[in-house]
Amino acid sequence: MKSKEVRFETEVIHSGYSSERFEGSLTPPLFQTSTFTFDTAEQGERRFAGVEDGYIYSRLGNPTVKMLEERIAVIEKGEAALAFSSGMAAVSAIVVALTKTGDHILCSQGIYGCTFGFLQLLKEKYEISHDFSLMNSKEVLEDAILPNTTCIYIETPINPTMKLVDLQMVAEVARQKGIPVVVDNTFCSPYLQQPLLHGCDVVIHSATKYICGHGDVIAGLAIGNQDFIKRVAMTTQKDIGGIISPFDAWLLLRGLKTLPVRMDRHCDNANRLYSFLKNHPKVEDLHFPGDEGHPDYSIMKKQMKRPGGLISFSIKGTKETAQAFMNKLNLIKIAVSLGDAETLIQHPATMTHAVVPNEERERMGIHDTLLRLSVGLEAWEDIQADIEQALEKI
Ligand code: LCS
Repeated sequence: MKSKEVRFETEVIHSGYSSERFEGSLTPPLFQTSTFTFDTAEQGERRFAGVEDGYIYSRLGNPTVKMLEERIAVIEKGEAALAFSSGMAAVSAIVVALTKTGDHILCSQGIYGCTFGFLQLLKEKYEISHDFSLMNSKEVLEDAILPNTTCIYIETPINPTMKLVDLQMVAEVARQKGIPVVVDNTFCSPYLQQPLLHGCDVVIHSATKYICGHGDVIAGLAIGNQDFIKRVAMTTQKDIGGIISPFDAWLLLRGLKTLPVRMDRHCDNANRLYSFLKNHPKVEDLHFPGDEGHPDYSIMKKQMKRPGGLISFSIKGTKETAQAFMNKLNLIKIAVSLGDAETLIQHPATMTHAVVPNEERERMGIHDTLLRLSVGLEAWEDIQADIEQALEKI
């Protein structure tokens, strides 16, 4: 069965795997091995020389990992993919592959704290500079691109402010200038948004989140065209070495099977909680792309299947009021990460984005009272009841 002929919900279960090749095993087998034996010394020589296909050593490729890479390439509508030991391993391998000393990276006005930290490191150690742009019109974007810009790096929705970037618009401008566009699609998963279909060049995931879905793996993925992905595999991935373990790849293959079902429920629950929070007198500054009043609502309609499972909002008051609210929650857990079955809440200014200097954080819209809720899969009535009782106590 060619995956092209089937729908997304079928691809997440079947693509990248045929049981006939593995004794009929319904579930993809776990190749928990570091190395592979050669029949002869000459065969080893041929494999190292790249003139014969076959596995060598799991940092250079592993059958379980390959199944995951093939599946994610199909569902992100890319030619090829690579799996990494973390989202940050994917981010760093891709950004390093696209830049050298003297180059410039243009970023959306807001990125995950550790991505910010990594760009800071590139600037300080290797003189690779970066800027942030609202990218809210062609003109704004064109003005922000410099002659030495070699990479446009976008999160949409942006963590944690939930602002969006118009992917098609950015891809059109970038294409004219020959600059690759990298999109961190972690907040959407390929079920809600497929940036390559909008003309972007590379997609990154922290697979730790919705792709895994069960809070038990740290992993990353990158998807793009065959040539680029091969180049990354043989350079920044192979030599820096941030590869995924076969067991984690196996868990992700399992998690992916339920991605559409989980995402729909995350979205249903988030929609309901958004309606509740919108009308609550102790809540303000609510950010949810499904809100018709959200400044980027039309972009959401254009490029996202549904508004997603994340909401950010402030509790009226101070940072201490926000923290007091968190401390009163029972069912909802105080934790970073997102996309798990459990509803999680975190305080970006002191947690995920604590490394971003105050001034930059304010510019990104991450105020001291802002909270980010990753809406889980529990009964929405129970999540709402927990929020309600905590709000009553502050
Ligand atoms: N990209 C985005 C948008 C993220 O949110 C994260 C992690 C990463 C990349 C890095 O992925 P990792 O290496 O952790 O797999 N975001 C986190 C967050 O918001 N809370 O905890 C981690």
